[in-house]
Amino acid sequence: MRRWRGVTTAAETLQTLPYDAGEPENTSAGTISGDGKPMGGDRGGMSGSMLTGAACVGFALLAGASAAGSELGVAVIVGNRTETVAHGAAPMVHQTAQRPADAQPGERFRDCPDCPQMVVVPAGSHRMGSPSWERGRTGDEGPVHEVKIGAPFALGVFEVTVAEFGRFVDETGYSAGSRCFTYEGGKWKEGRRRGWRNPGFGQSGGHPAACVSWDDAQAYAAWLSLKTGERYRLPSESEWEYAARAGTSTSRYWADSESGQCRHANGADASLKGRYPDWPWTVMSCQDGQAHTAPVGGHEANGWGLHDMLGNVWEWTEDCWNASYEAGPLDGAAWGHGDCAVRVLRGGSWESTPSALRTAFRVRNSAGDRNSSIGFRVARMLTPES
Ligand SMILES: [Ca+2]
Ligand SMILES: [Ca+2]
Repeated sequence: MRRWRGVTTAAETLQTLPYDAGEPENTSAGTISGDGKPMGGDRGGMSGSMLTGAACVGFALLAGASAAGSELGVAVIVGNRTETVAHGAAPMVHQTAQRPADAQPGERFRDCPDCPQMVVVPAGSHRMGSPSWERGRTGDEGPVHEVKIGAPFALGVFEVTVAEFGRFVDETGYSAGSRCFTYEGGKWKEGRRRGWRNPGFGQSGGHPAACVSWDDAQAYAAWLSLKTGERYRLPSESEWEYAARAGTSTSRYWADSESGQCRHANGADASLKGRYPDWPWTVMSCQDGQAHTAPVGGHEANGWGLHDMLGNVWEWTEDCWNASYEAGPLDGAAWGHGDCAVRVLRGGSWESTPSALRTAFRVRNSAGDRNSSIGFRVARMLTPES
């Protein structure tokens, strides 16, 4: 038996368990941004509500073998309560392809046929944040500081797809809600009957799952951990930036300039402007071919083989929001202090202006909110230390 933080695997079979995060309360329609300002204008065009009393801010799964060793009980930590959720019926094979601690950087693997494809990210260090002279920089991107990633870890080659998230929902009965902020009728609004299956635009199983909250992403990662016996989680913000930079120190992993964006990322571009002639925010004049999300992997990867780190959908990270890196972690760990009702998002999306598609750019959103521009990718520990 191996024990990761928060997850114990104890059997070769497990049962899938339904869990409903519930409907978040929609408070007055505020807006989100990296610095408290509305996300309009040149900030990327994304809007959403600020949630008060977000459900399930703390989420963990605890698995324990029954006396017979064939059942797994799952407890969900909701706030300061621990609740056991119902047991499902159909056992499934526990598939594990454990990676050795000396896994080679760049090595790709899957832990199961329906699991996300992962790539090994090397240990190393990077300078996190943007220098004062970086064009488009905002005040929350500093101070620049050295972060050391002490052990290799794995990160999804792609954002989690509709098909991958759908497998989770199918196996567990998880409800990812029926409300989501979408851009329709010329404005962002929280629509009923919107969600990851129908985010307000067409998509296939190969598109990134959008309209997923931080809570949804946590539930997916916890399920994947139970399914595989490995430790899946969201990347920390510093891991995310380290992986996105892939050894570069430029504003974007392809260059300092946004020139060339349409080859490397799906952002707000002429395709989007063609779909929405009244779109009020800045777009690139080039064509990346997508008005909304693009199938994952359609744009060039960064130097470590990671696709869509910039653009397509914003990606949830584990970290609580802090408006400055002062006193932040230097070892790649997630920042567990600050405003933990809201979590950090990175990378920009299909609706982001060029200035938001920079490696150091950061915004935040309430953990329970869903938005058609927000998705996630998972990280996986390779050693108990990573
Ligand atoms: Ca686009
Ligand atoms: Ca992305």
